[in-house]
Amino acid sequence: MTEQTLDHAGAPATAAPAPDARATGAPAFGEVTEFDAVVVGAGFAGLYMLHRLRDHLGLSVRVFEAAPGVGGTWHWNRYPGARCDSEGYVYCYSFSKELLADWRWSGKYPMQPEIRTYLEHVADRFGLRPDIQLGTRVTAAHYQDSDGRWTILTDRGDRVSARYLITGVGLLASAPYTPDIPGLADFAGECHHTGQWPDHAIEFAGKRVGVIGTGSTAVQAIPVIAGEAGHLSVFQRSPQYTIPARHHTVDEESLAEIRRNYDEIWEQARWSVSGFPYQHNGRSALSVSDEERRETFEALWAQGGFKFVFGSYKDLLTNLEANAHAAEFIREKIREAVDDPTTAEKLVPTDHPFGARRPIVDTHYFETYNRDNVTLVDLRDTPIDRVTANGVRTTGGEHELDVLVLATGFDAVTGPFSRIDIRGREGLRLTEAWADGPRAYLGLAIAGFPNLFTITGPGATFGNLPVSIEHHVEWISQCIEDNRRQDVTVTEVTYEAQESWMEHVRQQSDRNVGAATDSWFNGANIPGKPRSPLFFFGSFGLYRRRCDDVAEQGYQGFVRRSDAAAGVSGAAAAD
Ligand code: NA7
Repeated sequence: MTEQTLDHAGAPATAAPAPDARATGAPAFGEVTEFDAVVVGAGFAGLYMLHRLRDHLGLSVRVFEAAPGVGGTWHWNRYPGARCDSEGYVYCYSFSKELLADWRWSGKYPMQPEIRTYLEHVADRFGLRPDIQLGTRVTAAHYQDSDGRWTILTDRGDRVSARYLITGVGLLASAPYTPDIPGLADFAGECHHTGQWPDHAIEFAGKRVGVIGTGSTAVQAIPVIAGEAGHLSVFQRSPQYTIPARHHTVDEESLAEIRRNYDEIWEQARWSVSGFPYQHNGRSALSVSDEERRETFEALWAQGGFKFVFGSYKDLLTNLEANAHAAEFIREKIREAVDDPTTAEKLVPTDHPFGARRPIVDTHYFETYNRDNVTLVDLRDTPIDRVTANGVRTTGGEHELDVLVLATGFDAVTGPFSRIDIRGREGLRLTEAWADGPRAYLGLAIAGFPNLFTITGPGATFGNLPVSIEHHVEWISQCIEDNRRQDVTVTEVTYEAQESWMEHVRQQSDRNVGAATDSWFNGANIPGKPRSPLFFFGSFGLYRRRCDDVAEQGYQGFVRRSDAAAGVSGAAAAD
């Protein structure tokens, strides 16, 4: 990415384009266009943010989106088998009853093309497209102390000024992670990262395919690729716990039932632990007999999906002993599903508690290893030595491949930010502010970066994301509305409020069974990335209440002022 430099006052260091800029393909920065707000990203977050600010508050808004279409995560993650693992009826917006009424998901867990079509439908239904500039990546955003506005530059040469900068960059999609495996560039066949999958079908029939990774992406892709490929080799570094999806077509009766109860369903999801319309059963897994616990697990296993995690015993994710019962139950299910006992043992996770990493929902994942055309390569026994022109060489030998699929994950949460040159008050770079790990207040705002709001930023909740996104968008839009009513032009969170929230995030994370487990939840999947919790693992409902309280108490933790010039010092916090 080219870095465009702005001078301290926020004007580009080179006000006029360099004479050869067009010849070299470098962007040429034209006149500044002014907006009330610039939104980065046109996924679930960016689309709704635009609708709120433009259609409820009457603001001028420009959305920049790097992809050639709307959809965010659901634009890029189009690998084989990509589907949502929240149930469709709550993996959507709830803000419009009409939208809820006129959209019908085809099944329990919608596939990627359907979700993308849904988001396109939303863009059309609310007339959002004229304010979205597609195929345009925001490369720099610098706050100007002089007037409390942001100057935003893009890779297409736009230079835009906005009072508010709002990121809807998602947690993952814009920062796919390709590990530095020796020889990767030498591979002579086709190689694709799942998060940057081509927009055309990849021919697997009769081919030797390799998949590196066994995270939730690979778990979706592997059964589908195995069904098409001549032979599939799965390169597994860490075995995973996964729960069956039990995908089924939504019938008219259940759809009608959901529609009848939609108000209650959403209300429950909004105040739940994790954004799903169910709660745990209120009991400890240690308070019941072995028989009763097994019955509960079996019933939830039969239903499928995240209910096994979030609709089960209250202490599965906070008590290691309780957790061990669920982990052992799943291990038994893996051994039952996989015919070959040696392969089954390689697939059984024993090095981390259940739910310590992002829970996975699968469709026939473990059964896939019973196919004759599938080989599991256990990288703990035989690590990858290098990729060659012909395939992947492990310490156990060479696996010849025609297609290599990298399901190796993402530089989560901070990655999408670090790809933009964001500078706040007095030129403070976001990458410097986050050098030891990300810091933000409620995942919504960052000290040192006035008038910047982050939808699902670091330290916010994790779970069924449309529910958190709607909440964030509505909170931000209310804050901007209040600012306008009260003549506030600069809003910045104090360092004290931010630190206190981050301490709370750390404490909650330490209570979780995954506290000691490496995963993308804490940045451990990226070499050199500071290890720190990226999410608030307390309940959605409590988090929502906290955000509401902050707003009701006059935006507690924020300094709000009507003069742009002065900075905000932590000590001067008007808390
Ligand atoms: P994940 O969950 O980060 O999984 C990445 C996988 O890639 C995981 O199995 C990794 O093994 C593996 N990996 C990463 N680097 C290597 C190397 N160098 N060698 C071998 N294997 C490697 O990403 P996903 O895309 O599956 O899921 C991300 C989220 O997207 C998901 O949770 C949803 O929210 C949507 P490891 O486990 O680190 O040993």
